[in-house]
Amino acid sequence: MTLAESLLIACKNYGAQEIFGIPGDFALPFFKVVEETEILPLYTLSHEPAVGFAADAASRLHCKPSIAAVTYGAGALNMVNPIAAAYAEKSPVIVISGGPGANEKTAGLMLHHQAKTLDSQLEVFKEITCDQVVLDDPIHAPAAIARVLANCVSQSRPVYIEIPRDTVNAPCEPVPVVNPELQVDREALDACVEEILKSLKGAQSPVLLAGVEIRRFGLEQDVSDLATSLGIPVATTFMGTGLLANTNAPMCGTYLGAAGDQKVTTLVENSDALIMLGVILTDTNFGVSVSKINTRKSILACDNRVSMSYHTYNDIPLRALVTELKNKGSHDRITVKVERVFPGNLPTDGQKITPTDIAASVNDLFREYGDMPIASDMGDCLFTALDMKHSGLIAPGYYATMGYGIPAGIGTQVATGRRPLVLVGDGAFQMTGWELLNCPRYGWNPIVLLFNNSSWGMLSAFQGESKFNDLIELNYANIADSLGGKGYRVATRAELKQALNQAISKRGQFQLIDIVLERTALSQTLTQFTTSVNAAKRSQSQGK
Ligand code: S1T
Ligand code: MG
Repeated sequence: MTLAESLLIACKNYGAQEIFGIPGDFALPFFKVVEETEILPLYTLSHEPAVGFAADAASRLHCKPSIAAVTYGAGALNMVNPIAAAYAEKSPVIVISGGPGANEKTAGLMLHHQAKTLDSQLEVFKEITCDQVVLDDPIHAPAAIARVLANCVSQSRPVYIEIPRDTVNAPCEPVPVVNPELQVDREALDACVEEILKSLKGAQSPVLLAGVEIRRFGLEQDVSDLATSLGIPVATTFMGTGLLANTNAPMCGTYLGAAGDQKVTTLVENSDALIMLGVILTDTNFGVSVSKINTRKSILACDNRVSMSYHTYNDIPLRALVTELKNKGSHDRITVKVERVFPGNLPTDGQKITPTDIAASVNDLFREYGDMPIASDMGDCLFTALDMKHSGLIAPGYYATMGYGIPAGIGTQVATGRRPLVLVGDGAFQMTGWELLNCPRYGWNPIVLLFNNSSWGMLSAFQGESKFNDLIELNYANIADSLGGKGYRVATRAELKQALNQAISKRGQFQLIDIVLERTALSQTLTQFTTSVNAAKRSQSQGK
């Protein structure tokens, strides 16, 4: 067996099911092994940011690693932003980069694609991955690969593997599969669970707040069962929008503080036992809290730790905690119901379209044809998604990078085999929308809703006086046809409704609906969000 074969088999054994990539001369030998062994399917895209975003999306949907394979220098460094996003949002992406061979490193010449030193790339990736290895020693490679992949899984974070082109075909032993699960301290776990259940017993208004880790570790059904057995309503964080969509959990909506549904905000912020499972404490999740979350009355389980009141239990994996809570906790509590009313029944008239109309049209579509997995870019499209029926959604809700939507739609279709709905603004579409040209080659057929307000609308909402936020007015529908898809340009609610009904019935190619919006047309949630953020900034500057 060669080193490349051993690496590919190991990645598959640790859960990887596909490779997204773009080769280069430092990676050609590795890509040759990928193509000829067919150990994992390879999907090549057009620009490395999309490779990283697609692998991020696939890893979220698998709840397992996915692979982003690139060449050294120009390729890998082109993918720094998506891997930083994956690190921030805890997506287990395996970065495999080609690299220079031993003899090249000692030839005394600066290499093409080299930045400062030959190790500069490794140093950059040390900042955005949880473990790294350069496979320049086939003897020790199996143990190192096992360590790195186990960390990718147990921490649900990206890892970096550099494979020099002169070791790709070196003989290599198979990689041992070590159990990535953290060893649990049973006494600590029992004490922790007992303390949580005791606090729940005395609570009048417990609430469970679901964060992204419950998906990363494949615990959505377990958490749904837990909430049901404990009789506790569930809210998601902004990052966690779309979580538990395919379960019967007693969902009450997304918590967005002052910017969100105030019934949900009141429930979460007034809770006397707020259990935050897999929640990352970020500004987008809590930055616009009306009243700071009472940390003395809340429990935070994240990063294999459980913090409550003034103390922390370490080495408590989320899976072990949820399982033990399910086994030991059951109450006949009546679940507080917070009914969400989603917009729908869009009038088919000549009115101009607003973001809320788009949400209504999607809810009508799902009601008529069934749910679709949603991949959203950053922009008002993501805030509008909060008004769409609670369905599986992936988005960079915390790291907040643009360019995610279209590649994440591709990653969604590869990972699930289901046709995705992609939400993207015109600014973000200008970044990675081009990747749609790869759809015909692989038979991908996303339905893309392009929020075309001819502006960086989110930025205008924060700083309306700046003219640089105005973008050109472009007809993106025309571009779709030349990329191998079908484009529709719609400006009224009747046209939107008609285009969606046509798009859903055409399965053989991607469908791009270019939705013309007024520059100032914002979703209600984004309006509330920017108002709250600006108010928070004013009060901070006044030292309140
Ligand atoms: N570059 C990248 C890669 N990601 C970003 N998030 C930004 C820049 C900053 C930024 C936003 S929102 C936004 C930018 C440029 C405008 C988005 O425009 P568009 O896609 O058209 O969506 P919409 O018009 O709905 O806003 C965030 C605040 O950082
Ligand atoms: Mg825009």
